[in-house]
Amino acid sequence: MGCCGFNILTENTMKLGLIAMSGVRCYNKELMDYGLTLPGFVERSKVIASLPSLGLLTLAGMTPDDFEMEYVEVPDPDSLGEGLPGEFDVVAISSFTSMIKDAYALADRYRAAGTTVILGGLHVTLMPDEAAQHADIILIGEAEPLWRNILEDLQQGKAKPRYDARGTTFDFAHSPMPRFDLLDISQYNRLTVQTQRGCPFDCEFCAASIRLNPKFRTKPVDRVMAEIHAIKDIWAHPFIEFADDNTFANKRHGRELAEALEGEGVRWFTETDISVADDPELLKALSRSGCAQILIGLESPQLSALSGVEQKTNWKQNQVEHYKDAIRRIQDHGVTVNGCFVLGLDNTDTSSFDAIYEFVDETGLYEVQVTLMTAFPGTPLYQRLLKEGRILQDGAWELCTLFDVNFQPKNMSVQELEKGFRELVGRIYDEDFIDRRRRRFLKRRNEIRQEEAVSTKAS
Ligand code: B12
Repeated sequence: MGCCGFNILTENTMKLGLIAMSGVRCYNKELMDYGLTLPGFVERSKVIASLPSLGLLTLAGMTPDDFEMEYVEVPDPDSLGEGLPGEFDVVAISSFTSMIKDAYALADRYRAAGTTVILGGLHVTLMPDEAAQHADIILIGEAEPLWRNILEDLQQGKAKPRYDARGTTFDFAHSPMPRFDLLDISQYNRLTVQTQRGCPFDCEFCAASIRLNPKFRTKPVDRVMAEIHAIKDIWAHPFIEFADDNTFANKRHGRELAEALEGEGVRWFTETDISVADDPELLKALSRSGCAQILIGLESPQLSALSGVEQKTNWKQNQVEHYKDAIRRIQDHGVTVNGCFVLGLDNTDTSSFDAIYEFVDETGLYEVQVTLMTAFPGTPLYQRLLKEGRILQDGAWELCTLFDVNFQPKNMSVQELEKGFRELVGRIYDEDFIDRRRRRFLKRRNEIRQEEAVSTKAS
């Protein structure tokens, strides 16, 4: 990390710093400390905390050779003291909401030191006017259509303060190869690859890539595999996390992807929706593909809680009665499910905590993630809660961690929600409970393998 200053720069060479605001966050220190004592929670935090910024590596993949580049991670700007993480002519800083104030503070320091600052990413797209106060240049939306134009304009000294890619839908058939080679690979225990962007559904609270561009697109499988092969050049048997919104929303693409992964010696993890259980061919392909786990946003096991969450066709609520059967079918294929639940949905009350625990126990979900409903800026949820006077503090982006409460719940107090969350997390991440679910999964897997062996012999 830091500046590596001995290169001879030609007149046109610009030194570009790609600055990733990395790490995981929880504003409530008490909860963070408590979480860190829970074995299951620590396990997942350790795994994910070291992911690099795929957004910035993607920018790097589109950057011409006459830029000298360095990728730098800043987990905690306080750790920098008075200094800056490297000396650059221009820096590109990534933005998720929870760390945006740190990103702005760093941007302000770079600008004071004479460095040109470009801000882009999710939060900048959601709050462009706010971001523009801390940057020389902002990019709204996806970077692919406009990144090269920004760099060209910079080189010619005619860069504009604002570039807006929202009118353009980028075609993944032309996706750039992220520059995984810029990473010090020894620092990571998984790397991300994106296989699609957007989602056919439109959940009120969603703050992921549908806010960059609502169109659902898949990346051609040969391009995904080219990225995986580039990773394998620097890491023989990698663990890949697909940085997707909903990997298997398009079943044909999903089957093709799973089949292509078979025999690659790659273990992988992704996020998708429960309909994966409805495609027996896909499930079989998944079980052969090295898939370690799929994460599914179940949100709640209670029918009433899901009313209106998905805004187009109420899709989430329509699925809930199939949840148990679907989880069983997926896990019976040897693919573990990480079931995600959201606490504090409008149509829930304090009974929802026990309902989730009982559902987890009954279904034997291998892994569970519990987070709080969070109103991210720029989402329909934020607009609605603001209108209803239920945002606790407008602009408190540091609370957008999924672990902190930033709104007034409808049917309980903030304290009841915080207490219910803490207690449920304690019960879900209890070592014995985790152990019991894992043993149940393994026992079932062995039974199925034996049944399969018997039927193969018989035929
Ligand atoms: C991988 C991931 C992580 C990694 C991130 C590693 C990293 N340093 O980037 C880890 C595990 C560390 C992580 C942590 C957190 N995450 Co996270 N994470 C994701 C995930 C699964 C994929 C993100 C991704 O890689 N997308 C692919 C890339 C290519 O897209 P992108 O980053 O948007 O980049 C594109 C554009 O935005 C743009 N761009 C991006 N940066 C820049 C910069 C410049 C200068 C320019 C010009 C353009 C540009 O160019 C790219 C190509 O078009 C998403 C969920 C999802 N499905 O998207 C959640 C998600 C991004 N995470 C989320 C959250 C809440 C968190 C945490 C707060 C959780 C916590 N409590 O700690 C932290 C915050 C981390 C932080 N440092 O700020 C939310 C963020 C919502 C928001 N509006 O902020 C998401 C959307 C999930 C959700 N439930 O809603 N996360």
